[in-house]
Amino acid sequence: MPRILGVLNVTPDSFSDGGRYADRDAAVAHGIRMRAQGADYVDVGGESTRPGAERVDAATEAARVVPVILDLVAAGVPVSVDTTRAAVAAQALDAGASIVNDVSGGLADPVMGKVVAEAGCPWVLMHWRGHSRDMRQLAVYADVVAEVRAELAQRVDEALAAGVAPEKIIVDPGLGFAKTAEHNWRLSAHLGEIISLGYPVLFGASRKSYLGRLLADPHGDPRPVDQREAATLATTVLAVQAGVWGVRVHDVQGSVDAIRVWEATCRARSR
Ligand code: PMM
Repeated sequence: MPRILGVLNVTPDSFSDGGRYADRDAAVAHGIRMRAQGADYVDVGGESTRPGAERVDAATEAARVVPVILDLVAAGVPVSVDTTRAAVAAQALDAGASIVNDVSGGLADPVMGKVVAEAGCPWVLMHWRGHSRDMRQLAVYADVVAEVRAELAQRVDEALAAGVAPEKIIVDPGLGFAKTAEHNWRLSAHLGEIISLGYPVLFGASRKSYLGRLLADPHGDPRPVDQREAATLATTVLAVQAGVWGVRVHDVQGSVDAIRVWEATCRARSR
């Protein structure tokens, strides 16, 4: 059964849900709701990674995520923490988080490998080439699938060298991070090549701008973020069909339902 990570951005400025869950109680209530809908983990982030975003300092990031993680864990909700900072990851793990989701794949903070190895927790290594402020100009590839695969393999090697157990590693092609729409489509269409690295793959397409651009109106204006759910569900089904370990989505109920349809179809196929 593919896993579902429900997105919970405790930020004022994330592209998809920025500002909606900046308040602790609202964030916790939404996390509990996503768990009830079937999320395996609630992925709590305190720094926006939208293209062009400025960074917040580590203390601000930790002050956003730690109280929410404490409340969610107390309510029995498994949590992953979406951070590139070892100090924030360490505080989140102390608060009860069970996975580190690092969009930099360990590149942003040289201490992250040590923190994850000591905690013995799973580590999502996402493909990344630089912080949000700079990532647009880093979207240059001769062969995006081969290069993302090779750069992820390097991230995995460094994680292993830092003492992280191979069975704790999850990789993610990082849609939208130093990628154009065309790069995202190529990666989505060739997920098997990322899966062939031999590690579980997490896939995050939910509400991303390449979907908005595909569904643009006749004037060329992209489909608004809150009207990309049907497209997101299509990406969930296609990714699950390709064999990913899990999907990271905003609308948990929709992806749970879509995966149930996929599962029932697989069962019927083997009858
Ligand atoms: N995308 C975003 C944030 N964190 N983490 C992983 N592992 N994979 C992703 O694709 C990913 C991520 C940006 O999307 P958001 O603003 O909706 O959180």
